[in-house]
Amino acid sequence: MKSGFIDLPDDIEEDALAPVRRSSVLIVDDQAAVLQTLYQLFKDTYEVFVATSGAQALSRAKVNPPDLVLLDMVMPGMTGMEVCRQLKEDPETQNIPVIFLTGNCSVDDEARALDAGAADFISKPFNPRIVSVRVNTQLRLKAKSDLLRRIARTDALTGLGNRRHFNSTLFKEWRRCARNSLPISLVFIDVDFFKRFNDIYGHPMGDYCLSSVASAMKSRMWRPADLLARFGGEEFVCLLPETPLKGAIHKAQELEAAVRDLAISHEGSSVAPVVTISLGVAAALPAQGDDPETLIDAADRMLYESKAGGRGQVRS
Ligand code: GH3
Ligand code: MG
Ligand code: MG
Ligand code: MG
Repeated sequence: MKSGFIDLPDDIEEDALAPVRRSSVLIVDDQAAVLQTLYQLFKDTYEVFVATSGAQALSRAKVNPPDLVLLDMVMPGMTGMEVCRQLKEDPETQNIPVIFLTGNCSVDDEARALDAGAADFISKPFNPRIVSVRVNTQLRLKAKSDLLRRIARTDALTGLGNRRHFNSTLFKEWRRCARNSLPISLVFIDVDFFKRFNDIYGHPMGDYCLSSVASAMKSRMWRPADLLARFGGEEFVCLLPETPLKGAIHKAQELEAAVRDLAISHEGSSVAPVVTISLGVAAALPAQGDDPETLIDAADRMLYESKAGGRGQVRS
């Protein structure tokens, strides 16, 4: 049985050599004639953006990160080399391949460009066909590494973030909230009497139940910084940065209702005739140097209380 909402291909090798559809390319050059030639070359295959200076290229790349940057070296103001360095320094843009397209084509220039993180180096005057195939090669590599990153953080059954993704997000958000003196909350979630569910309805139905529960909860998540992830087995976590306890309790109650409203029959449950979840909520005002482990322990304790108190409820 398939959950129907995971859009990851089964086989990442099925990528053809064809151009990567819908990719976006940012072309940076101070000469209008070069921009025009390159724009004509790529406009039918990719979404093309242009910039005539280094500063303009950086701000474009930050607001709307392209899949590839084709970069001139010599420009008035900021040089291409500096643009490349800044792109590689910023976590938001460091995975974008940069191809230099330049008249500065000494071995030293090429070595410095590659050393600064450039993916490729093409000298002017250029052959359009060569530029085209090299751009396509880098876009295919980028698409593969994007896909691998996505797979590495995704749970295969539910399509939610996995525990690795939760851990890294928790550390990042914990530090961000500590820096800005903001509260952060965590909800631990566990499906009730799930062993009995598997025993009665079978393991494939158990899988279907987990993906339905995940999807119902996911539909109640709308703030971009919030994260719902599968912690393992029939356990989920909901991380709510910039959220005090009161807001987190409210969100936990919404998730509880969303799962109950699915009305998945569960004859083996002594809570209700349907699948329910137990939830434990904890909040913290992290200080620099604190460890998020304390928040995990507190939410886990509250989940235990929810189980001991009769299941199908929120405890905080
Ligand atoms: P409680 O209400 O106390 O949480 O009881 P429970 O039965 O839900 O808890 P328990 O930890 O005893 O059992 C969890 C079950 O979840 C056992 C395990 O086989 C099942 N499970 C874990 N991961 C999966 C999965 O991916 N698919 C299916 N079908 N079952 C799973
Ligand atoms: Mg130039
Ligand atoms: Mg459990
Ligand atoms: Mg359980």
